[in-house]
Amino acid sequence: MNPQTRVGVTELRRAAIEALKLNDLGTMTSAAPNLYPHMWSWDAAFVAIGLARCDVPRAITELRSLLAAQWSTGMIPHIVFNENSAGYFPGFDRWGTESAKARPSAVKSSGICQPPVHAIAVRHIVDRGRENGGKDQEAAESFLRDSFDGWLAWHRWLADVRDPDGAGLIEIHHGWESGFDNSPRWDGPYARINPGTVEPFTRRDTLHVADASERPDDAEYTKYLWLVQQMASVNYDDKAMQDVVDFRVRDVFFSGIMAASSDVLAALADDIGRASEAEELRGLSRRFRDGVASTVDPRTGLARDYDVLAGEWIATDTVSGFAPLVAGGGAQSLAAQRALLLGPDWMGYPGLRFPLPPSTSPSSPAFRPRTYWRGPVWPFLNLLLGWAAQRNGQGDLYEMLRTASLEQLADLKFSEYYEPFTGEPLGSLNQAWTAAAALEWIGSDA
Ligand code: 9WN
Repeated sequence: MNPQTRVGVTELRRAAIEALKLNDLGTMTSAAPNLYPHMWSWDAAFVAIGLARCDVPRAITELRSLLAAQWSTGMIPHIVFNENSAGYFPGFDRWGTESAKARPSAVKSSGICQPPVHAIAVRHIVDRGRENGGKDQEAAESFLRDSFDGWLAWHRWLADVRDPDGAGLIEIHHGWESGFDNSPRWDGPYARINPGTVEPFTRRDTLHVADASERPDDAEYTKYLWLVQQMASVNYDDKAMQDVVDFRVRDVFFSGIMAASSDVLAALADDIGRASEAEELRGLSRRFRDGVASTVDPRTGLARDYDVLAGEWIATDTVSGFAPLVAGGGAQSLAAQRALLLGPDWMGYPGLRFPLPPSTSPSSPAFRPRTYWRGPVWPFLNLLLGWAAQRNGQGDLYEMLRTASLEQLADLKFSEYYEPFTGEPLGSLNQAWTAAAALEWIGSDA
């Protein structure tokens, strides 16, 4: 690394820590300063990965706060509400989780979940703690011991409740559960929903982005809220929900994360002498890895989602097609995925500002370069792909993602997402998980 780049990296680290401080609510971190003033489940895991690079105890606090919101079923809710902020819609009152039996009454949360990246964050905390030694190591190791059963319950709930047939694919009941809210992946399932009467609503998200057309439109929000109403009508009861909800999809990217995370949690189980749980988790990892592999479209090499209600595959040119790379797998499948990702429809697409995968391929008719999950580049996702590449032994792919990400993030905006061709920062600025991704990419280099 030349001296000039090194100065850049030091400055980047300082600015990223500053952005995380801006979002720090004390014992949890808001996903973004105005647009998302609460804690989100998968954001919190990435935030913890970043925090572990500068403050191991604070990273632990982040995940402890998230676990305090865990439902008695094992589910970890997708939003943990900050009592002091009313600035997000739909807020706690709109979710109707007040009377959900499984929600711990002291913590306000939504009633759906997001992908289980948390064990990966715990691994990072333990690794950073051990590197630092002393009090950090003690804190990280005792956190692992105290929290292990919570993470295990979360994985068991996902496997038992969201994959009851053992297909190795997690069923979701809302696009928000995928974290890829309005991705073209969900256009088919949403097109088939005819919402009944939805309580009137006033959105707040569009107030916090430069251009409202980047966000989902009101018709999409009506369907999002319809699904919330349907789930609330049965008090988020796991069994009843499946029968009332108009969105039932097997999410392949969620499942890929489940496979990877279960494997990581298995190694952590070994670490604390929980051998039988380690074996159980390795079984889960295999089940979901196989499930993900079974979805790969032989024509495109990309993994597919499955629409349960329509009984059909959902084939899209979205980054979720790289679920096998995240899940891990056989050498042949990993090599094929690597080649695709580096190829002309993705990182090698002509004219990209940085060689980073857009959320939807620019080759796809569904591609929209400025619209949320329909095209922009999401930095946290590149960190996840880089982590997976490194774990798969694909060091060159890891280095390419890292170099390009550090260049992208050197604008110090920490944007939620970026226009792929111009590199323009879009969505919220100072998005917490983007700053965290910068810290993790820098690693021990600054
Ligand atoms: C709904 C917080 C979250 C992310 C999601 C992203 C977006 C929420 C929204 O923001 O979703 O959950 O209101 O648009 O799509 O991945 O976790 O950053």
